[in-house]
Amino acid sequence: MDVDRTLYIRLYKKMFLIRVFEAKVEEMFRLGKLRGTTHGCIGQEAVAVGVLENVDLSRDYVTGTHRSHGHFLALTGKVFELISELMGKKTGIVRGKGGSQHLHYGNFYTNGITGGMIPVAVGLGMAKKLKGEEGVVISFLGDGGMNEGYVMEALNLAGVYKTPNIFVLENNCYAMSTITENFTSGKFDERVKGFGLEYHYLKALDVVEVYGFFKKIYERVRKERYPVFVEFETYRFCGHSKSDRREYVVKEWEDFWHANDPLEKCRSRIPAKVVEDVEKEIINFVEEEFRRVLAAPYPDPGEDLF
Ligand SMILES: Cc1ncc(C[n+]2csc(CCOP(=O)(O)OP(=O)(O)O)c2C)c(N)n1
Ligand SMILES: [Mg+2]
Repeated sequence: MDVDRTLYIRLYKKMFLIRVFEAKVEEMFRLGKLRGTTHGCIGQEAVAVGVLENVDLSRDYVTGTHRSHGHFLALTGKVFELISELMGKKTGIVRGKGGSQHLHYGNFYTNGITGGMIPVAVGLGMAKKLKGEEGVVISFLGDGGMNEGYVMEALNLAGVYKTPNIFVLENNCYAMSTITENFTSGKFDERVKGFGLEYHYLKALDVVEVYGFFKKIYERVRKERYPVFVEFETYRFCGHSKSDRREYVVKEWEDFWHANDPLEKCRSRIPAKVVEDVEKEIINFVEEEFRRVLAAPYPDPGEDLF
């Protein structure tokens, strides 16, 4: 088996795990076993998996968004801890106190403020620079986040101080129910180049391509220590959150991305028998972890959990 195929299998396992996890979350909502809301990343898996395959959390920081289940699972594979967190169980990664949008695991952090981790990430990059530490800071953000004032301020400072930050824009065509071009003046590349950041773009159709493309950028920033902005074009197949009937979607884009689903593309590069075994194993694993979480304890009121 060639190296390429081994890589496709490794990345496929992660993409499929994320897709099955998010589908299971939707099912749990329908059954009334999950409350509140969450933001799924069905369709966008190739970005999380391809980018994060390069990262080493023992030296790098990763910051996410409100839509970060995929980022967390690509980094850790910890289904039990994540679904526990969504359900407010004591066994969650932040003891059930953060919920879907406020995750913390080692050097991985998210919050629910649109683009809200970007100023924090530039601070982390600045700290690395001042302390002379190795590693880089990789930060996801959405196209909606690109129109927040504090995000622009933070990108400006990254450009001024030349911090070792890699900003990863997951441009999924929409922010909530609005098409990106209807709330964005000009082009993202022109904006970030205006701050002196190096800009790269890729349509994220092939997870192995995402991986290789990002690897080169990552290795360079690790060595040369300057801020880079990477835009991935991707697509969200699910609703923004749980009360979304997707009445705003553009049919042409739907058709294109469904015909070119990166998960299917990756699957097509792997022998059918391997796909069958991998999928069976992952589906069983996710089912079992969800079952275990249902039996896990809630924290006692007032209990000191940290
Ligand atoms: C400061 C702030 N304003 C508004 C919101 C409500 N909100 C949550 S997600 C979202 C859209 C974000 O769009 P984008 O950055 O493109 O990310 P996507 O949801 O597409 O992944 C908005 C407006 C928020 N969480 N924080
Ligand atoms: Mg978006």
